[in-house]
Amino acid sequence: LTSKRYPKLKRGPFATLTDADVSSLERLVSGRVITDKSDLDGYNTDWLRTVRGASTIVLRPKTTEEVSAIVSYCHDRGLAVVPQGGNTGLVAGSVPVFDEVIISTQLMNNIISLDEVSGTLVCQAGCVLAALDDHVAQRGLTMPLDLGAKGSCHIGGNLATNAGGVRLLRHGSLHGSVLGLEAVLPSGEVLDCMSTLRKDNTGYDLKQLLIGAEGTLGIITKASILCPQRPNVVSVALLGCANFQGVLDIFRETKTKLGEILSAFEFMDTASMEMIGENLRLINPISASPFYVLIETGGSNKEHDEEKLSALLEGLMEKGKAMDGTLATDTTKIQAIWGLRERMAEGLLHDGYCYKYDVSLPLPSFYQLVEDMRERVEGSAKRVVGYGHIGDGNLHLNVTSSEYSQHTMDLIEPFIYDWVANYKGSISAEHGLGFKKRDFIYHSKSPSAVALMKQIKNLIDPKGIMNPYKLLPSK
Ligand code: FAD
Ligand code: S2G
Ligand code: ZN
Repeated sequence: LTSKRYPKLKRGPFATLTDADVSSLERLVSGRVITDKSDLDGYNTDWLRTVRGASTIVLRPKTTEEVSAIVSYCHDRGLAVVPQGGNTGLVAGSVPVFDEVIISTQLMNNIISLDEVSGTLVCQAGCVLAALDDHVAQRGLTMPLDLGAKGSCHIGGNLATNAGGVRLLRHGSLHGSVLGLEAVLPSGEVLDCMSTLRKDNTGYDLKQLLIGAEGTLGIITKASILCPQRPNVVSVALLGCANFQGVLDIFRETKTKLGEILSAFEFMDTASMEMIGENLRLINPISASPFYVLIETGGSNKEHDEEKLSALLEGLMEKGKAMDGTLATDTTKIQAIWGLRERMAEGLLHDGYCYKYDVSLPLPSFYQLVEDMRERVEGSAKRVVGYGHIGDGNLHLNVTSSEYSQHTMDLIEPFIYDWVANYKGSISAEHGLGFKKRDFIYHSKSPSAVALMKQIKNLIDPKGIMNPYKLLPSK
């Protein structure tokens, strides 16, 4: 069965849901099954509203046992499933491609424990990131990641996509912050890798396989996360600078002068700032500049931190590295500045169709890609913007047009992936491969690596029912 949407893609050899299946599944999660067409739409459509699946059922389990029962049933029937958290993923990994059964973690949102001394949080996979951060903040702790989707994304989805975000510079990757997890494997059996130990070198570290597997190896049902101390003094500076070299110079200077209190370093180009002003009416608090840098510090001593930050800013101004700038220490102004950066994705949606790229590149060539792309799509796109996590070498390049255009897409792909591969970058720095980018995996991974990934997938999911058509290449 191919569908008109993906003429070249054949539906896998999976069973088709019958009425008998619906009643059996209904018995497993009674009252928490969605089959009404109008309610299904949101679950079938991705956040970017660029892909739509054709699932006829959403299951909303509350416990690991219920997830295990559902998956065992689907496994025995040969029904394909797609795990879904907050559905904020950006590579079409969280929605069905055909009629896969959607298993949502929406109702798995219990916080199980928080050890205030070690900072270890244990919670179910369906907890929303912002809710967890509020919870741990009351005990002087912070979640080790922060991203624009925090109000909707689930911690299980964050683990599944190994989400990066704006604080990776400070807290490192989730591979280092996750102490343990529990998951339901494609057979329905429960894999218990739960632990609250910081150190445990006993055998293969299996949880790392599931972190970043995008739901293709199992459904994460619980996690144990190390939450760092929450800084009690936060400042944010927004600076304007003349060129991209200036952004890199400021980055070097910032690392030298701020050291351990640096908690975020983001950049935006002038096109992104214009877009956010036009589409969301957000105000740029400093004079228009070719580039903008957002610097955040998080520390414990107000005088000490402010002295370091003002010395940095004065130095940058004196050397002409920064043309203009503002420093925020109160929450409202800090949030207004962060809003400019964190609402980029939302702003871009107002342009129409968004061709979204999330790449890792060596810093010296980093912005060249945006300039080359601008030249290439000149006249065939509405806008080309570049922003992202400089501290991680992670560029977010977005092209927009009022509606989807195959001509524009053909100008962009595979050009952008070849360009990135040429600089030995990554074609997906933090969002994952999902459905949209899986066939470009060889631009960033060797054939031997992909071959082993396929063997691991076949070992753990021999029937291929767990989030098919995702992450691994179609051929
Ligand atoms: P979903 O979107 O529901 O699913 C994502 C993937 O994980 C899918 O493949 C799905 O099958 C799988 N999955 C979900 N839950 C589970 C589970 N319990 N077990 C196994 N697999 C599961 N990402 C970044 O890395 N950095 C950013 O800065 C960033 N900023 C963003 C800003 C905005 C405004 C938006 C909309 C997204 C942003 N993202 C960012 C994308 C980010 O990857 C997702 O927002 C998030 O990590 C996915 O969580 P989710 O709960 O929404 O998962
Ligand atoms: C970000 C997500 C949004 C985008 O804002 O850091 O990871 O547009 C991105 O890519
Ligand atoms: Zn990002």
